[in-house]
Amino acid sequence: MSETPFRCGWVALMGPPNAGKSTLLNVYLGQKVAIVSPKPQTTRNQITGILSEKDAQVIFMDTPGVHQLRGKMNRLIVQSAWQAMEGADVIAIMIDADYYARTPEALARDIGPFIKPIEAETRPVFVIANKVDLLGDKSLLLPLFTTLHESWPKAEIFPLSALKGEGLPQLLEALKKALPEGEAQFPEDQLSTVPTRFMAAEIVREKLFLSLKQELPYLTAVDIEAWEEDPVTGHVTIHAVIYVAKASHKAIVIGHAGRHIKEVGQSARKDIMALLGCKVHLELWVKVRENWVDDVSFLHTLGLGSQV
Ligand SMILES: Nc1nc2c(ncn2[C@@H]2O[C@H](COP(=O)(O)OP(=O)(O)OP(=O)(O)O)[C@@H](O)[C@H]2O)c(=O)[nH]1
Ligand SMILES: [Mg+2]
Repeated sequence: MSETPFRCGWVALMGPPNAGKSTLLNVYLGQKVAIVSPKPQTTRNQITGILSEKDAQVIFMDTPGVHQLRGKMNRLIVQSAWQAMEGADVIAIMIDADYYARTPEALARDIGPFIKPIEAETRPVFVIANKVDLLGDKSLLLPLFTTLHESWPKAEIFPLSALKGEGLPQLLEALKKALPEGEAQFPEDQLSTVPTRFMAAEIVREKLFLSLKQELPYLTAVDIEAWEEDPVTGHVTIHAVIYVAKASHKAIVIGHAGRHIKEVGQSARKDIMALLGCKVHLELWVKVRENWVDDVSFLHTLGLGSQV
């Protein structure tokens, strides 16, 4: 009997915003490497997560949701999703099946950018229909799957609930089978390539995304300015800057009597401590930088759209 060959390759997790891509990555890895929020456009980078199993190493690339919003920041972010696709062995397009089953008229618009690139694709393509747990009437999935099948006849469709863990083993098996044969590219115990500094900044941004309203989450960015480790105690002091676009936004981020920034700091600190496994002192500063979302060199300094 011949042994099954080891497989290793890159899977680009792509799709419209808010589909659950980052959630799926975290669930497969059993650890949070990408931040998640109920708001669209949470992810701003190409985030690598590595799943090492007996028979395969699956290297996931979580990507920013692809949308057609204008502006330099949006363009840079969306570009990084397409770059991930270029480097992938397998492409997985994830959609919010609950939303499109109930709102079929929105599907063509939102998957529009993927139609042509996927049609022309010679690599294996999977369509992940996520959030099926939300759908009371599962028969609504049928017309959705028919439309998806008509759009991409060669793609296999997987109904899934990343949140409830339904359909995960079936999808993983199919992804593994689609990978090329080859040796592992990362050490078995390496879960991600995401630097800790980046993760800390993302945790602060997640708390801002969760608590700020309207356009504000999209007009904030977080940068770690200093990171000091006490050689005696091992405690870490982190200075993070929250960039906003207007003085009025700064007032909202700080909040009445500094209450909001304090809450953000407390909950981010808790998560960063869990991540680092040591005591953390987190200092947050809010700086106004007008039009930062259109300042390309500043966006690059922040690493927006980069691969991490
Ligand atoms: N009910 C339900 N909610 C889900 C599921 N998967 C993800 N979510 C929720 O959907 C929201 C968006 O999840 P994310 O993982 O941030 O989505 P994303 O595709 O990475 O979004 P962007 O980074 O903005 O492109 C969050 O509130 C998740 O908790 C699911 O299977 N079922
Ligand atoms: Mg995401």
